Amino acid sequence: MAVILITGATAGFGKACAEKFAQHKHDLIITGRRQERLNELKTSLEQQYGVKVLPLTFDVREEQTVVNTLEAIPEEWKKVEVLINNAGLAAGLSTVDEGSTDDWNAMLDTNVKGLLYVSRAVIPWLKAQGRGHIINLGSIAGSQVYAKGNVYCASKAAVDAISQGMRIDLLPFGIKVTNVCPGAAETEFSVVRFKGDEDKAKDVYKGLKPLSAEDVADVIFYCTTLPPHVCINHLEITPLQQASAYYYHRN
Ligand code: NDP
Ligand code: 8X3
Repeated sequence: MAVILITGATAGFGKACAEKFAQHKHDLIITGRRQERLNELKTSLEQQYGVKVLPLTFDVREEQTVVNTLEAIPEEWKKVEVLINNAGLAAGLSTVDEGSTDDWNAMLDTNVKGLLYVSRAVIPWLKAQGRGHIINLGSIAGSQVYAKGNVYCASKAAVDAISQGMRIDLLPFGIKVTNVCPGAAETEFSVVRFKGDEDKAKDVYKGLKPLSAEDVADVIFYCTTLPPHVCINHLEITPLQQASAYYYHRN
């Protein structure tokens, strides 16, 4: 049994990846904090595609919970082929002097440390198999800093550095590492960033046809379909109307 482990599968890219990999008959470990959504997704994917789905409810920021939860799963579920480190968020948009330290902690603890905690637990399983693929959700914001994006951009620059470092660490073990860097994609991302303000979230995509979660999931899936000796290391994907993190052509 080949298993795909997706963090942050209750919404957006993670949920779309779960759908995409299930369509292709992969068994899935799906994680997130919203247990009800995980259970609904499990039922729907198992019924539609006949795959097995293991939902795990945890907050990636809680190191010991991450370790204990992953350690406790049955051995057959540890045959993970692809780890998609997707759980993440932007919280707020402000200058550093006006920024909320709670927001900074949420972003750095989730996007950077959470990704590391999960990876640290799962990498030994990949090493034991002598193959595997880690896909980290970076961002166009990891290489291009936009106004008031400071800490979010820094968290995604860290994901870029960690991806490069992992690639060096894992080279002797035949494990691929891909940093997938999307631009503007309409998911729950902006609603979360603006703390539930739907109007502010909608304005981000005004006059644009943004990426959908499914667009990004298709690209992530593609990265996993290449021959064993071929690895996409870094991949940037934007809507056609977005040239960079801060330059859009809006209708
Ligand atoms: P969504 O808000 O739609 O989904 C985020 C997912 O992450 C949810 O499933 C959420 O689950 C999970 N998550 C957030 N915090 C935690 C946590 N502390 N512990 C466990 N799970 C958590 O956002 P997207 O799908 O758009 O974003 C996914 C990733 O892609 C993020 O890393 C984001 O930074 C990145 N990205 C997004 C872009 C965009 O424009 N949308 C562009 C580039 C990168 P739950 O709340 O249930 O825990
Ligand atoms: C999300 C993309 O440019 O809105 O990482 O920060 S952006």
